[in-house]
Amino acid sequence: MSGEPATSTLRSHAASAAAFAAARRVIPGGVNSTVRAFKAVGGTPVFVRSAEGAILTDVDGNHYLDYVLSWGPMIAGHAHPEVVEAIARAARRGTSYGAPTEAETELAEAIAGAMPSIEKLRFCSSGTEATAHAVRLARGVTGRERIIKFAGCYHGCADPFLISAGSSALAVGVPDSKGVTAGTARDTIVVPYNDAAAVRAAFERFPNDVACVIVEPYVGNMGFVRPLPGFLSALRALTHEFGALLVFDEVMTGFRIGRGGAQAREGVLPDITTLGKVIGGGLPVGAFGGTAAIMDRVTPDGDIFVAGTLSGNPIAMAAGLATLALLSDAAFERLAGLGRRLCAGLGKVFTRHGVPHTLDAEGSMFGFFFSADPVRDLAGAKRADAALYARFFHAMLERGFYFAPSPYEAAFLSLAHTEALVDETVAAAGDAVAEVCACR
Ligand code: HOZ
Repeated sequence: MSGEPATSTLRSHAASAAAFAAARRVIPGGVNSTVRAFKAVGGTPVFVRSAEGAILTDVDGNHYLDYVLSWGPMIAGHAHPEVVEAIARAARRGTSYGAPTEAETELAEAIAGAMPSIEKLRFCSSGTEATAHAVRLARGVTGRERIIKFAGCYHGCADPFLISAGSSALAVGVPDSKGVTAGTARDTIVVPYNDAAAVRAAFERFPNDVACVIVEPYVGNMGFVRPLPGFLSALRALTHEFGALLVFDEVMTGFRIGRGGAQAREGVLPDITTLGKVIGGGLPVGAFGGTAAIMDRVTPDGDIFVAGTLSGNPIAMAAGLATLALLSDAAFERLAGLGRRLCAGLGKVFTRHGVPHTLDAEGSMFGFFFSADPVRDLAGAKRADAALYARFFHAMLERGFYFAPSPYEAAFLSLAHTEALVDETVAAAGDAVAEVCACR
C-alpha cells in the first residue's frame, strides 16, 4: 500500500483544479463519464495520479482510502501484483489481434463454471455493450419489441435504457436524454423496482409485446438496494407466464456479491446474464451469456448480429483470469466480513449523532442512505437527504476517504481493505458526521 489515509483537513486540491480546467478545454465537462464530474456533490473532481491496494493518490499527492474501486471492478485492489504481472505477460505477446485466443475460452469456462444460468457467453468491451446486445438477443429470440425495466436500475448508456417512467408509467416511457427517440421510449416500459404487481400490470397491458424484463438483481445504481424476498422469483414466474425472457444485469453483482452472483445467492436463474467490471480485472470488458439454445442464436451460428474489434481482448482476458483466480471462498468470506463490520460501524456512528439512516451490504457491495425509512425503490432513494450526503462526502474526502461522488451509487470493498482500514473509516465518519451536523 502506498500510503495511509490522512486525517488532515488542510488538503490542497490545486493540481486537481488545474487538471480539471485543462480537461474542460478539450473534453466535454472535463470527464469521460458523467458521474466523475462531482455534479451531484459539488466541488472539483479529484484527478488520480496512481493507485495501489486500497489507496488512491491524486495529482496533489493526497491519499484516499478508495470505496469506489473504479465503480466495482477492482475487487483485488489496485495494481495487484498478480494482475499486473498477468497484464504485462499478455501485453508482451501483443495487445490485440482481432482473432480468437485460448484465453477467451479459458475465461468463458471460468465464468460458465461459476454462474449457474450460463452455458455459453460472448465477450464484448463494456457493460453497456453487454446489455445492448442482451436486449437485441431477447428481441431476436422472442420476435417482440418492448422491454420492461425498473426505475433506478441502470444498464449502461445505450438508448433503450435512458428512459424514465412516463406520466402514465405503464404505457410508455419518456427519454431521459436528448437524442433518444420517441420510438425507443415507446418500447421501454418503466416500473418501480421491488414492485411485482406493477410488472404484472405491464404484462397484462402488453401481453404479447414484451421481449424481456431486465433488472439489476441487487441494485447498485440508485445507491445499494436489495430485492425484497420473492421479488426476483416473481419476475421469473411472470416472464415464464407471458413468454418473455428474464435478463439479470450482473455487471456489478457478478463475482462481487459472491462467485455465482445474485442468481446463485437468490436461487433464481435468468435466461440471459450480463457481466462486466470484475471479470475484466479493471480492463474494459463486458459479456453476456445464457443457455446454449439462446446463445447459439448469436452470429455467426445464429441470426442475431454481434461483433466488436476489441471483444475478448487478450490483455482484458488475462486481467480477468488473474482476478478470478484470487477470488477463493475464503476471499469472499473475508470481503463479506468487512462489509458487515463497516456497516455496523457506520450505523453506530450515524445513530450516535441522531442522523436518520438506513444501510445495507451484500458481500463487498454496500451502501447507505440518509433516510429514516428503508429504501426499496427509486422513490425511496430520492426521499433520502442528498444534500447531507454531499456534505458527508466532502467531509470524508478531506479526511482521506473516497466514497462515490453521488448518493445514488453503491460502494465497494476490495481484498486490499483490512479491518484496521475499515475501523479507521468508521472513526473518520464519526468526526465527519460531527462536523456536518454542527454546520446544520
Ligand atoms: N453507475 C455507474 C456504474 N455502473 C457509474 C460509473 C459511470 O457511469 O462512470
